[in-house]
Amino acid sequence: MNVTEKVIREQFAFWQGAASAPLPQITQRTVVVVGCGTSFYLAQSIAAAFNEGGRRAIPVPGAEWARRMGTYLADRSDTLVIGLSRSGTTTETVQAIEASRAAGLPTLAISCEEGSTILQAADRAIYLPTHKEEGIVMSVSASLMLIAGLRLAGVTPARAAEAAAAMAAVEGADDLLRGKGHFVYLGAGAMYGAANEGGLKLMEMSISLSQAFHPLEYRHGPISLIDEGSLVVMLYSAETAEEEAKVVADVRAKGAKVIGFGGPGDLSVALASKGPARAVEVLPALQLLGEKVALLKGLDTSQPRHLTKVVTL
Ligand code: F1P
Repeated sequence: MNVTEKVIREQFAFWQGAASAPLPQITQRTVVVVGCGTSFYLAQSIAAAFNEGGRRAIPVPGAEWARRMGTYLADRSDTLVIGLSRSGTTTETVQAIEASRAAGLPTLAISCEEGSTILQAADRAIYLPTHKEEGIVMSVSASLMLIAGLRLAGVTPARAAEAAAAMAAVEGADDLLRGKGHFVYLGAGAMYGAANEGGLKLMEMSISLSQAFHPLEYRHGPISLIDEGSLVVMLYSAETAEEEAKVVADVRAKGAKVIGFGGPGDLSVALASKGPARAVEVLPALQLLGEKVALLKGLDTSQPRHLTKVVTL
């Protein structure tokens, strides 16, 4: 087993730390959550959780917020900027925190690297200790930052045992994944960030093409790509599962195989949680799917093509 897979499987030992870490109270009316890559997709789920909790929140890629915050938010009064970065040194996310401070906005950073640049740059800092061997592909750190971010938003994240059960449920997915060349991740609300992250993980690990959409959006054009080579991962939302099951029936009729988290599919994975907590519950399973496709293609995810642990400008 390579180190990437090992860390994905052993990540639950670190979850309690993020689930119990002391967190600051958020008092601002508006919250902007920034990050790059995986960290941006986590920001999407965290911002959704803030909104559901009654705050106004938007996720913005670090580079965008640093360069054109006015394009994303005209009224920046009473606004907190939260920056997520595993490494704490990704240029654009650090720039986003620095630009926010220069604009007089309060900042909070979350990172898995002790004493990292972003933790020093922000007014307040949350350090989440994690697996030292994580390597390039982000897995356990993503789970920990999502857990802490959801807690900041007032959501109790799914528990490690629940996520471990969802991960165990995809162990037998190889027959569905074998020979597939087109992967689609669908999720609504807070699950949209999880869908994006699932698609990114698969791309990075298995050098495969993936798309992520809101479930009902997929019928408005992208469905034209579906054929027998397609694998669709549906991340059901409890309150709209019935409609989402219709999309699943649609893509299956066109030849796709489906893994349904929280609803029907060729493989159906039962979920314990609802709402944004669900994003945490599915994350390790999505990470393992990326590893599985890579293994089927004979790729070593400890050395992903063209990727480095930190991207700097
Ligand atoms: C962000 C990121 C990762 C990606 C790659 C490069 O890192 O874009 O999402 O997988 O490793 O960096 P960070 O800012 O969270 O350290």
